[in-house]
Amino acid sequence: MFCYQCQETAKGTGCEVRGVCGKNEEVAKFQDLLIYVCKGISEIVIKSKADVKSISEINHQMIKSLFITITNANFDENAIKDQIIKMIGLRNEFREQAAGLKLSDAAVFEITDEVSMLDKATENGVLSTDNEDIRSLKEMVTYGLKGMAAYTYHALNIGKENIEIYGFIYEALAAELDDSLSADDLVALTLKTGEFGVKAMALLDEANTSRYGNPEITSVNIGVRSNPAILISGHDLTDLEQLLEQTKDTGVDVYTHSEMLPAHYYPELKKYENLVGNYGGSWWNQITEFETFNGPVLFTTNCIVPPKSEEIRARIFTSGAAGYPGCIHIEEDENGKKDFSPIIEMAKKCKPPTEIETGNIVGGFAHNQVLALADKVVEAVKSGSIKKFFVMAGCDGRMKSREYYTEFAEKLPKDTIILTAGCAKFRYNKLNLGDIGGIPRVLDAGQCNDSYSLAVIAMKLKEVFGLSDINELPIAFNIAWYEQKAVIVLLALLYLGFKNIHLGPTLPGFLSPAVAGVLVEKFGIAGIGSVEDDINLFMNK
Ligand code: FSO
Ligand code: SF4
Repeated sequence: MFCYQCQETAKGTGCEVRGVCGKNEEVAKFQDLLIYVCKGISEIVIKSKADVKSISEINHQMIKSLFITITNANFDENAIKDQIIKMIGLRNEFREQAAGLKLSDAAVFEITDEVSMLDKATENGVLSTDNEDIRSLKEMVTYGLKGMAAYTYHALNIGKENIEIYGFIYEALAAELDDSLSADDLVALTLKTGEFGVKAMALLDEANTSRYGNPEITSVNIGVRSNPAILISGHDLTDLEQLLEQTKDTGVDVYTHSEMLPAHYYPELKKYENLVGNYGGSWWNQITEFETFNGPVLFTTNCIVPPKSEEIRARIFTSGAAGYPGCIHIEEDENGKKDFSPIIEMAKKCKPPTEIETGNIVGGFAHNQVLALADKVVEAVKSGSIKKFFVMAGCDGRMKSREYYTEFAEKLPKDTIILTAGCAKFRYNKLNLGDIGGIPRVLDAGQCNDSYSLAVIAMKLKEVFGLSDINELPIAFNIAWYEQKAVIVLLALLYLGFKNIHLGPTLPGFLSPAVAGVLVEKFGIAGIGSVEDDINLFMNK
């Protein structure tokens, strides 16, 4: 196996024996093969000039397939094999309608058994592209597409689609099979991936807000009540909504974990009396927090850490693109309905959660809420009481070096505001950093996809201040990344013209030195240094 798609990749260069995330060789290879068959389908779509609107089953299975391969989303070998077989079936049926095309191996290969699957995967993994710069660019596009697919998948669950996004996914995956593309072509494709990343985040924003209302300032309880409870993690709000409906009046409470925290900010979700609070910190804290939670846990998306005991594993359920061997996967019916009764029944037999902290965290500063406060914000900037905004969106992770972000937040001058989204916030959202004239110093817009909100806010400020370039705003970007959703967020920001983004705790292992050089030269991308040096640098820019 070879995988270097996430920030925790072994030695910063690639996992070759077993993933740091816990992914084994077979799962890694099956994921590679799933991507390969997705490329083959894309080639058929592009070469046959298919009407993307008319192939909705393929569209939907395509985004699900890409999502399944995101870091720590799905460790279930059988689920991935089933998805490969499903995609090959869809591919073959579709190919029959497009006879006479000259197609590459990805569009025509067959598998006979598990050995042939693994062989095929080995031949077509990441390292099958020899040139390290071409490989780097192609993989960066693939990882961006994975993030894009995840966001598109959540929007689809709410019934919102943008056919153009599917069209671009096919275009980009088909292009990756084309060996005649130059590095320049692939750089252009990378930026176009960012363009469609903006569309995907906008689509999900529109889906979430049209269904659940605009996020509003909300204080979220981080303590516990005395009822038995279910913990829900991940990003899928439709899963949470269904779970809240099904647990109503059962005596079972629901708590959010990690990236599900922002669900509390939506009027149509916070209205549920049985949505009690948020339990614990970011995704990797699950190792201890699932133990003390005592009840069942539902993963609606990625960021699963392999459970360290059978007892914990037995309490884990998955849905959507997520999966873990030995854990019950809750399937949806043809109307998108999921029956969560096995989780609810289990919860009733479990002890209530053990309290690990008390208090509240405040969030809900997505674009609508911040723009409602625009006059106050603009005034504070004009009067000099706010000197600078720091976008510290992105992910959290296990590495010790991420303590940098807590220290950075703590040491920032008191006349600065942190704009955050994604699970990176858990490094500083309980620090009580105070406020500036009633504006909290940490403004949490929501999940990583709500980085879109931060871009909308920045663009509005540019307009209000009458600036010609977004980079003239007093905004600095110090972003933490972990997995492929952060890659699409980064590409989206680059597409929107934001420059000088600092990215950490380490630069991606999938960037070859030459590709990293292009990002530095064209966009001013930089890594992180010491907290003091970085604060000085940002404040004096
Ligand atoms: Fe975090 Fe995980 Fe949202 Fe990611 S929980 S790391 S960027 O999945 O998706 O922010
Ligand atoms: Fe390694 Fe990350 Fe790939 Fe897992 S997802 S195998 S940790 S690079």
